[in-house]
Amino acid sequence: MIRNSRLILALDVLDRNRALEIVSLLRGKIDYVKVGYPLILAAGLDVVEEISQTTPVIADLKVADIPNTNRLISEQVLAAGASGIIAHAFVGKDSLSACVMAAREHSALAFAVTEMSHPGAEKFMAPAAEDLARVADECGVDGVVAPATRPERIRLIRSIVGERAIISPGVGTQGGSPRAALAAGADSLIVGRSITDSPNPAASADAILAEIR
Ligand code: OMP
Repeated sequence: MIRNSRLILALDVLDRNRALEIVSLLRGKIDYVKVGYPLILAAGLDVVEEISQTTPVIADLKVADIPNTNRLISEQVLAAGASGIIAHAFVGKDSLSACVMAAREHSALAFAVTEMSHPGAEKFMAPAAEDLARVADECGVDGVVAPATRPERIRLIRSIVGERAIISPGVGTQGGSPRAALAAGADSLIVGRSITDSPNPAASADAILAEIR
């Protein structure tokens, strides 16, 4: 996994041209662009291919189905040019393994969600997060997604996943601190609205980079 800037842009905008403009403004400042349902549904799957031509894309479809459907979903987005996919671990080892295998076949990365960053995740996901991290580890994922809003949880998940990458959303708009997340063991930060909603996305990215340098 690339860790030059340690910044992954969450590109949750709905307009294709604006999406491409933001990617272009941030060239050299981010390691990956994370594209999910909002942009893919609004602009079509081709946008993954377009962005991939300049910056590697992680497809955040939080895949969570039976193994065969997981494989089909993963193959579609990987064939469109994605360099990585994000899947849920809670559906179990067979389903998550289907995503990991699809990623391997495309020389791409597979990430599993352990615990999410929003407050609602505390009820069902947090109590299961250690088991989910173990499932992710057993499936041989390249990395896991863990919450920057709860750095102590990143530390715990790090103790389970060892050297696997931890990518961490929840800084800025959701309240997490970039420095605290990295100090707790995150490899990379996933940042969306603090950059995409800024009148000057490049300056906002620079401010985060200066903070974590
Ligand atoms: P901002 O809150 O705007 O910085 O965006 C965060 C991005 O990370 C969004 O694309 C979310 O869908 C994603 N995300 C979380 O916020 N929390 C999680 O627990 C997991 C993800 C994710 O898998 O990327």
